[in-house]
Amino acid sequence: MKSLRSIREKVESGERLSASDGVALFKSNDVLETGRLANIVRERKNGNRAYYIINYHINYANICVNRCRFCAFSRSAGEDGAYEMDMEEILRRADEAARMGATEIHIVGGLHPALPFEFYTEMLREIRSRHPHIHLQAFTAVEIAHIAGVGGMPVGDALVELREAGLGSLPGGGAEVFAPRVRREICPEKLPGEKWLDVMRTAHRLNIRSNATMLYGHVETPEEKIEHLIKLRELQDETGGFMSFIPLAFHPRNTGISRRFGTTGIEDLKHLAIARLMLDNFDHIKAFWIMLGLKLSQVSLSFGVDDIDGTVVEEKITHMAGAETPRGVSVEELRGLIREAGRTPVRRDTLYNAPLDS
Ligand code: V47
Ligand code: SF4
Repeated sequence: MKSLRSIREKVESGERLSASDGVALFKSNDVLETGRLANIVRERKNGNRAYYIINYHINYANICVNRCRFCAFSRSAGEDGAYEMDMEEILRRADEAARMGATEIHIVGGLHPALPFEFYTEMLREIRSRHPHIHLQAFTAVEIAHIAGVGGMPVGDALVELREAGLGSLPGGGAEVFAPRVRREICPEKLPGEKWLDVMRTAHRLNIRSNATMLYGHVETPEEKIEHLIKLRELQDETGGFMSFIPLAFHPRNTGISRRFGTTGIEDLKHLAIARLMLDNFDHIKAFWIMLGLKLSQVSLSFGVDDIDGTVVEEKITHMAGAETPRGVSVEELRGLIREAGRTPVRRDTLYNAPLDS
């Protein structure tokens, strides 16, 4: 097996890692060396800073036509546990976000079979008219493709209309693992990986920035994960539109994928560190503490991570799949755990303007 020494030399000289380097990192048991290497890149790009944001999640509906096997959040229309928020409920939550001082509302839902195109534009417009200073990071690339289909228009036109209504940027969800073999097994109905990348390419060309994700810890191989990361790296070379990359740890409870336990701490740290090393053209690697836990997220600040997401509040997708993390965290606690890790807490907005007043 390839030694990590040649990878260290590349990292130190700023040379891009190859696919086989990435696979070697996944196959290595030396997580501390992998973390040390990721930390070199992390500090080169972001110094000692660790970013966080005051944000709020609204999962407006869980009715979804896709029913991915890994998803415990979605329901079919009429099924027990299916819900959709009406405008009043959505605005009540947006008001709560504003009261908490949020600068971002993160809006994600299922692919609803019946909501009209105007539901999405109105939701954005209403929130923006009440809270014009809050950035709306809304709809994964998969939802964007669905919403465009509902409106009977090309993705580019739908994005322009959504932006006019208040859309600020796109979250990174729906990417899962791009490999068709994996998608056939875990989310056969979902938008193919190449189409996910096309939606992002279109958004970036319109100057709408986005994040990117990868869901790991189910049926995927190291080779498939590295291929996923390299496709993201190639698109980033082309557009420069991605802000941060967030590895998402699969939570198996209440899902159709039988894995008794979730991912382990070592597995999580490895994915964060390898993402930092492979995605040399991404500015930020984010640990989504809702999935990883606050303690591991704190440790990850020495394994390539420079962003610990935010206050969140009321996230449903992971909690319905068994996450035992709290639903939100206070700014004081976030700042305290960043400081304790020897980093400097920096409050940012969605587009990484920083520092905002804490
Ligand atoms: O696409 C669904 C994932 C994503 C499970 O852009 C699951 O800043 C784990 O994209 N276990 C949606 N993950 C959430 C998302 C996100 C989250 C935080 C920050 C950002 C960002 C984006 O959640 C889905 C899917 O990959 N997901 N079910 C599960 N059982
Ligand atoms: Fe629907 Fe998204 Fe869940 Fe898949 S992951 S079933 S697209 S809500």
